[in-house]
Amino acid sequence: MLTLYGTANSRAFRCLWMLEELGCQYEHVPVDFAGGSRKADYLRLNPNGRVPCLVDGELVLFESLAINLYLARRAASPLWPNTVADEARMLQWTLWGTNELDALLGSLNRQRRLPAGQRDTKLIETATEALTAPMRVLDAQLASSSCLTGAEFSLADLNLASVVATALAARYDLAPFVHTSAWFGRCLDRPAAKRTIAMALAAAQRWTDGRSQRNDG
Ligand SMILES: N[C@@H](CCC(=O)N[C@@H](CS)C(=O)NCC(=O)O)C(=O)O
Repeated sequence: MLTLYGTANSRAFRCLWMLEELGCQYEHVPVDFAGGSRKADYLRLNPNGRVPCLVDGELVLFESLAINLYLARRAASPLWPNTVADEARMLQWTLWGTNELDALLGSLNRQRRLPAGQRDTKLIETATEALTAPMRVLDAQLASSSCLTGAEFSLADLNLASVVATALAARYDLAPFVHTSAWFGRCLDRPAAKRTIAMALAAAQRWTDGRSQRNDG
């Protein structure tokens, strides 16, 4: 049995989406990143103290996109590209997403979660500016093909769209990147993505409710 640790409103979203695409049986343990990921039991699985983490029998794996690569290969998923060249393109966009977008969107997201008065506006400005160049690269790519490795949705699209998804919580405006916005919309329109978004929204709501209860108490 596969077990995925990590609340859906975190980078675990990427792996939950993958699991939903695969339609396989899995157990979800919604460890949060506000304490849960730092508990001793969880640190034994992921010593980084971060979510997500996947357990498959003897295999314990951290790093959200490495988990997705493993899940797709394990299941011989049709999302895994058919040719070695497309496999290389898929890896290129997966690594590009983590190197060029993930940290910037992540820091914007962390700022947005802070009360307005505590936000670092300079950091928000710098991260927003730094995102323009890579977002233009992505938009140019998507101007000439409907998906990242051709016409079919593949693991490249799932991995990168799940990184771009942080833009929603980070309130980063994708609208100027018209091809990216259209591609992102198509990716999120997939039934598996919709189910995962519902999980993430419910988790975010539980987090908000918990915070107001903590503040009241
Ligand atoms: N590169 C890692 C990053 C994981 C990560 O930073 N997760 C965040 C939640 S989205 C976390 O657990 N943060 C808790 C902490 O850093 O204390 C991955 O993609 O799995």
